[in-house]
Amino acid sequence: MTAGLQLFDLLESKNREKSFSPMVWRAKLSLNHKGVTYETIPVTFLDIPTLIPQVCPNVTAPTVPTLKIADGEGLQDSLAIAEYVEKNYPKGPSIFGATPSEKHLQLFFDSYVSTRLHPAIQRLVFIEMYEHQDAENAAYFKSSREKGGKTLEQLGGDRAQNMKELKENLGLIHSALLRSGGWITGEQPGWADFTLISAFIWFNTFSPQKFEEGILNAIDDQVLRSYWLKAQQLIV
Ligand SMILES: N[C@@H](CCC(=O)N[C@@H](CS)C(=O)NCC(=O)O)C(=O)O
Repeated sequence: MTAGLQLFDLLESKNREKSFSPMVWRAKLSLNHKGVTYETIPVTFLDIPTLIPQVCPNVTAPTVPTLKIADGEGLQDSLAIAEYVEKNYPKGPSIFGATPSEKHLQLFFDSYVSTRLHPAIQRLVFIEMYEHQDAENAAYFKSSREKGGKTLEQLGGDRAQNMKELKENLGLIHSALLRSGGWITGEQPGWADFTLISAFIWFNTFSPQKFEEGILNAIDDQVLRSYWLKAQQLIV
């Protein structure tokens, strides 16, 4: 079952060392949680349109993560990858919980992270993401993001406003962590945690300083910092 799985991962193209995509991390944390063996294929933004269609021949908008599961057969979505792993590797801890309602709640949390944290993080790291690319990928990143007519600086908006938005939206997450005393999903991490940790990895990769200010120091106690420290055991 495990032989031949390949995960296409996105690296910053300047040094090609850091895996930063929050959606790829959701998939990686899910695969690792289940103890699945897979090969990582590092790609840059510019590799995606040529490499991903070889794995998913009918794809219209190639993206990562993509998991190659057989020749000419791939899954091109983080949630689809996690669902595949949950279904095909039933041994070990669950990703989505024991019941459909647990899964639905975790997907609700996923939507919260994607709509309440991702936009502010994206605005706070537009410039750093650009600066971490090699010349060709930087040109692609800039032109694709500036298609709507705004520059990267304009898209980034006001730093203080972004930090305020993050802090406001972290409040409910902080309360959930305080209540659980562990992971969002309780004693074992699950999909909800993978979405949150992946967003933190993305932010921290491009701006450790803003991550410290905007997440770890956003609320005046150690709850988010302890969570981040605990998450390090999953980030391999
Ligand atoms: N629904 C997809 C979204 C994947 C996605 O947007 N991936 C981004 C990286 S985080 C990508 O491949 N972008 C390609 C590009 O910007 O050219 C998932 O969750 O897997």
